[in-house]
Formats: sequence, structure tokens, C-alpha cells
Amino acid sequence: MIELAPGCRGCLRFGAVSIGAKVVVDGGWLGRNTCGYAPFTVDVPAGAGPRELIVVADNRFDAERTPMHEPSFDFYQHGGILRPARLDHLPDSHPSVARFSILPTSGYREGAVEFRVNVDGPPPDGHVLEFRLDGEVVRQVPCPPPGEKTIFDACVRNPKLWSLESPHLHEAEVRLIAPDGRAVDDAVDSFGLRRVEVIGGKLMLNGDALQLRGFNRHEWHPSCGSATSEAQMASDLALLRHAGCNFVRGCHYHQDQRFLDLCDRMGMLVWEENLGWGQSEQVLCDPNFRDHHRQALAAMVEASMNHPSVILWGFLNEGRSDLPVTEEIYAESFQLIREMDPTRLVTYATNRPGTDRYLSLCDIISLNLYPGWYSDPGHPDPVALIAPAFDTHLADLHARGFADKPVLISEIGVECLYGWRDSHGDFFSEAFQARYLSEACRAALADARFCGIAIWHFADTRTCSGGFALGRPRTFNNKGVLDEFRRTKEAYEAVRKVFCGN
Ligand code: ADA
Repeated sequence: MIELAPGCRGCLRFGAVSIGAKVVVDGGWLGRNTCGYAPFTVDVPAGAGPRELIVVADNRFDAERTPMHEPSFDFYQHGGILRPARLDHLPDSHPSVARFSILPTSGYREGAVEFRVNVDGPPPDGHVLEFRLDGEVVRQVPCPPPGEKTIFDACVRNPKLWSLESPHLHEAEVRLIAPDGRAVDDAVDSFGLRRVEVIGGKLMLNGDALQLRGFNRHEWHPSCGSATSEAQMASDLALLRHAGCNFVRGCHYHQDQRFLDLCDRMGMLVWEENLGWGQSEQVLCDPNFRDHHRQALAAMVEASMNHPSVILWGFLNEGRSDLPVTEEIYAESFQLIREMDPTRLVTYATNRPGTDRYLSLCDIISLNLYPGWYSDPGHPDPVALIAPAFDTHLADLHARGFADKPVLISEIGVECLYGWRDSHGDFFSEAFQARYLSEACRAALADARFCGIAIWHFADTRTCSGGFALGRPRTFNNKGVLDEFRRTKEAYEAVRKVFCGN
């Protein structure tokens, strides 16, 4: 049951309901969602007394209704309410703040930021928007009509940079003031003054060269599936930090806002990407899929825009970026992100760099490589293939005119079964994975042409069943350096040594 305060309409804000969701209040259908990881909102009209709220979470795959999800993705897509939901009580006879973003601009060192605000609800009638930075009023402007955006620059009075060593957060607030001087709505968020950019082929944070050391991480734990607790997130982040990481790729979907809050506070950099995993040519060219993809992409950028930890936006992991017919979805996705947020870098992870057609659109080139694991069967020493594979790809990218783009190893890894040892240190053993990842990290970090590495992956996760499972013992993706209970494999310590330089 829900009950709105007298004189209020409601806005239900869902973090994620999977796979598809319908929201019904008092028997009336008010909204739906078709991407199980994307945040969404549902407006609830004013009404007195307790109301029945039903959230129908439908875990069936349906290519028409929920085309973002496919049963063959290499991670288990649970049904249900995965992330927190809340009900905002909004004044029924006044406009309210629908969205607000605050982005550091080129004068970030001096505290320069750009505010953007949208309101919704009834049209304003003498209402004013008041902006505060760290509690001080910086501006008052007439409230725009619903659907129109107010954009303006402001400056933090005592700016402190957000950095890895000192992730300082400032606070922004927007108040909607009625003609009688009462604040009828407000929105508060934290933000960081920092700049991520590419200069001369180098990835830079606040003007300093940045080398990313990190892991890909799925939101998954055996005790709660993808509905992980904040405590679990914090403990995962502590393990990442202990391993010397400054970066996590949130594969392969929208990140939980609580996770991003934790990353903001600890100075952990994040790649956030739209739901996607190896979509085929048919899917990428389907107008229905493209619509859903666009909506989910916009929902991601809108939800996470204020987090200083997010430095990279991504989408369509390992999609068919090697085909001329998929140009539209790649071009429109880059365009949409850059229109919404011109301050961050945009990329996608490719597993076909040699024939990829859209790398010129990327700010950084991201390679998913598995030398010696998915290639060269029977090679006597797969680990010896890593450095030459890196060199070959870099030489190829250079020859194709991409010398000005930083290159990230966005995935590399091998399967390892927790506790498995054999006298040869063979495939699936802890010793093999440790040797392989140690060499991958060494080779990537030693080469200045790479801006970093994100290992595949942090912890073992349940994957889909069916044909795929034959190559996935236990129906798990076992390439974690931790098992699913976060017990460390040998590789965790091996990677830590390289990342921490000891
Ligand atoms: C791909 C994919 C990952 C995972 C990995 C693997 O690179 O992006 O999600 O499936 O391969 O383990 O094979």
C-alpha cells in the first residue's frame, strides 16, 4: 500500500525491476519498464487514503516487449525488484523538480559548473528556482514551463578538486519557491570538481596522465542474485581497493546508484554501460530494439550524470561493430550521449578490433582480448601469447590512424575453478590463472600506449544455462579472481602485486 500526503501527487522512482515491469495503482496501469537494469519513474495522481500498489515483475524473455534482454547473455538475468524504490510526494498544485544535473566545466579548478534543470507538474505561476552550492544561494531564476530546460553557469565559492587521493564532494541543491516564498519542492545531490579528457593520445584526470587498473564487475552474489546489498557493494569495493584498483567497469548494464555513491566517496573511477552483450546484426538493425536501446541509454546518462566517479560511458558490449549496416545504432548512440553529457568520454568494448568500423567515434578504444584462451588451441604456452597479441593490436590500430586514441584492455581473463590445482598448472587451475593475469597486467601497464586494463573479472557469477553452459563449468563464468562467495583465488594476490608494484 502507498499513501500520499494530502494535496500531493506522487512519483514512484524505481532503481531497477527486471526483466519487464508494469506498475499498477488501485487497479489502473500507470507505467512500465522494458529494460530490467534501467531506472524509471512512474507518476501517481493525487488521491486520498491508502492505495494498492502492484509491481508486476515479468521474468520472461520477449524479443518484442523487452528486446534489450536475450536469454543467451553470459550472465544470469534475474526477475524481480532488483534495486531500491521510493515514493516522492510532490505538491499537486505546484511544479516540481523533475531532473537536475550539475557538470563541472573547463573552469572546474576555479569551481565552474553548469546547472541544468527540468520541472514537471502544473505550469509555474510566479514560481522561482533557487540554486544553492554548499548551502549558499548562488542564483534565483524564473521557473521555466514543464518540458523546458533551464541551463546556466555557476561557481563554487571554495572549490576543492575531486581526485583519486582526495575525492572531495560538493553539494548542489535546487529549490522550487512558490510566490508566497515557501519552498514547495527541492532536490539535493553531491558532485565533484574534476575533468577527464584525452590530450595527445593520453587519458588525463585533472590534467595528469591516468592509468586505469581495475576489474569488470557484475552485480551478483549467491545469496541475493543481482539484488546485492549496499554492504556487499562496499565490501566488494574494499577488495578492489586492496588489490590496488582505481577503476571498475560496471559490466554490462546500468549501475546501482548506491554503488556509484560509494565510488564517488572513495575515489574509484567507473565505466558505466548500457545493457548489451554481443547483439547480432539483426537485433542492432531492428527499429524496435534501437528505440529501447536509446531509451535505456538516456536513462543511464540521466541517472548517473552527477557522479564524479563515472568517467566513461559505454554501450553494446561486443556488438557487431564490424558491419556497415549497424552504423546507425553506433552513430546515434554516440550522438545521444554526447548531446546529453559533453564532459565524459565515450567508448564501447570490441572483440573484433581488426575489422571494427566505428573506432573513430570512440574517445578511447577498448579491446576485449582473450589470447591463448579463445584462440590458438594447443599452444604450448598460452601466457606467452599475451604480449605479442597486445603488440599486434596496437600496431594495427596505429596503422589504421588511431595513434591519437588511448587504448584500454577492457577485458582479458581465463577460467579458474576455486581451489583447483594440478601438477601442470593447466587450464582451470589457480596457478594458470595467476600466471596469465599477472603477465596480462604487467604487459598492459608497462606499455605507455595503453591507458590501462580491466581484468575479466572480479568474482565468479552465475550465467545462463543452455548451450553456452557446456563451456562454463557449474553454469558459472569462472573467470573471477574471487569465487562467488568472494574467496580469493591465487590470481587475486598475483594481480594485487602487479597493481600495487610489490
Ligand atoms: C566476453 C564478454 C563477457 C564474458 C567474456 C567471457 O568478452 O564481454 O561478458 O562473456 O567474454 O568470459 O568469455
